Amino acid sequence: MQVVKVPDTATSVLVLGLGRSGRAAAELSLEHDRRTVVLDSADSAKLRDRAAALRARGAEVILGWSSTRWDRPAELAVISPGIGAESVLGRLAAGLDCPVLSELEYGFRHCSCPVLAITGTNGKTTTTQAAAHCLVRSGRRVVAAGNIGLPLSQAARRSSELEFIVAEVSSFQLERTAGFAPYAAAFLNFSSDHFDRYGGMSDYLAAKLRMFRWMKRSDRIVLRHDLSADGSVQAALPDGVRGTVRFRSDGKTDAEWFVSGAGVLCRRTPAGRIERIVPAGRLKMAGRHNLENALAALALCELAGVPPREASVALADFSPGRHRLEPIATAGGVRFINDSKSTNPDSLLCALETASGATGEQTILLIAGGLDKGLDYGELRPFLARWVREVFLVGTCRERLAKQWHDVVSCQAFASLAAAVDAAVDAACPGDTVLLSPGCSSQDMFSDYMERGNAFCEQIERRIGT
Ligand code: UMA
Repeated sequence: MQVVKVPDTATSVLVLGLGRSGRAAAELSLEHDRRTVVLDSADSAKLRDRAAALRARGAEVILGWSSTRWDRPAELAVISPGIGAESVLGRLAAGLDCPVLSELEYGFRHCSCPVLAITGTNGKTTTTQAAAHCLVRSGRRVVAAGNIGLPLSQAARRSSELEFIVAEVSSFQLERTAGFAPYAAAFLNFSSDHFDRYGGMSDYLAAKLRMFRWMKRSDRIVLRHDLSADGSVQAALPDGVRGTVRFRSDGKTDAEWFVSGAGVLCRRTPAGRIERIVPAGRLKMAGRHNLENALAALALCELAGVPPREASVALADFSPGRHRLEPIATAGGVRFINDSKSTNPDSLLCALETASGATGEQTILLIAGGLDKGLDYGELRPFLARWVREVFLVGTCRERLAKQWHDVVSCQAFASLAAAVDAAVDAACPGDTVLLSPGCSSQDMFSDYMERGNAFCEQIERRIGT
């Protein structure tokens, strides 16, 4: 397995943003003795601590930066994924007279082991964790990095000790790539999200498809079956790519990885023989969407050299992380589920499908809403009508969601998550499920989805005393 390294000759680096990505890029840059300047528009106590640590190592750090111009010479800039084109630092980047790389690209250029990359609208973190878990359990030296939380620039510093880095890759991180070429890449699914950043679906898809742009025909690609048939996806694959690995969970079997009618995850060998790998019932990953994540993880493990049956033994112990359809408690015959990680309409639909158990009864009390990203939630109407008895809405998009849904399901709006939880608990009867699955980002009321999920759990605990 050969890794192609792109030499990086810059002797000075301008790092834009001092979040996790910016700090990791600055540390990597300092480790290579590059003159390092970091800019951040904010100026908080946390950033001041971070800045002090970097200054002690020789970096120049400017907080509270407010100009869209940079008048000093720059050889290379590294931009953090959260910086959009319209922001101060986004506009500054657009005016720079030097290459501007995403932090993902900068980290990749310093990786001395192959990268297994995973993108998609939903399921990226779970699939990244599942693949890394199976590889580690199979004795491989691996870390999970990227959008999952450990910046690639940080993981790259340990890459000489590793056999693989499993990288969760977001569209934001792919925007400024210029050579990022994973050894194997999985594109899990694609649905509407991030319209506050992109002009629409085609811009969002174009960002995702940059994952394939510098891959070679010998690199490996894993695609959900519908994406493998999509013209834009096909056009984005490396020229002459020899066979992609497809997966599907919809009962059909014309893919390399599929779920049989009897609920067994199966693999079709290159000779066409079907191998039964693991019954879905043996996995701790609830819902059809998670079976797709499991298939993609097994496919990536196989491409990394781990036989599917060996990987599946490890997969059987794997549980998705917190805030993903996480059962919190059952009290008085009512189930409470925390799915705070749900940040778009498709993830909300997956939660409804899983929590309903497809019984066809309206037993879900749904708490939804959050930051308005301009997405369309109209497609959820038939599913709300089938499975949801009442909706408790919060966040900046609560009025817009109520407008889209009120004629198919009872909707009430609340000023806080705690008030919405209280109302849902009061309305619940034995047999019901109280489900937090916001379908929206959290940053209008919380610092991130974890804080939101924790707030939900704490309020449930206060009410039912678990
Ligand atoms: N900043 C500016 N100007 C701006 C925007 C941000 O100065 O216009 C500064 C902020 O003041 C802050 C820093 O930039 O100090 C934050 O940078 P960032 O938003 O890029 O965040 P990081 O801490 O570097 O975290 C990023 C990812 N965040 C985003 O993409 C928004 C993290 O993904 C990722 O875990 C981390 O890098 C490590 O790779 C989070 C995320 O929400 C989980 N991702 C989105 C998602 O999953 O939907 C894509």
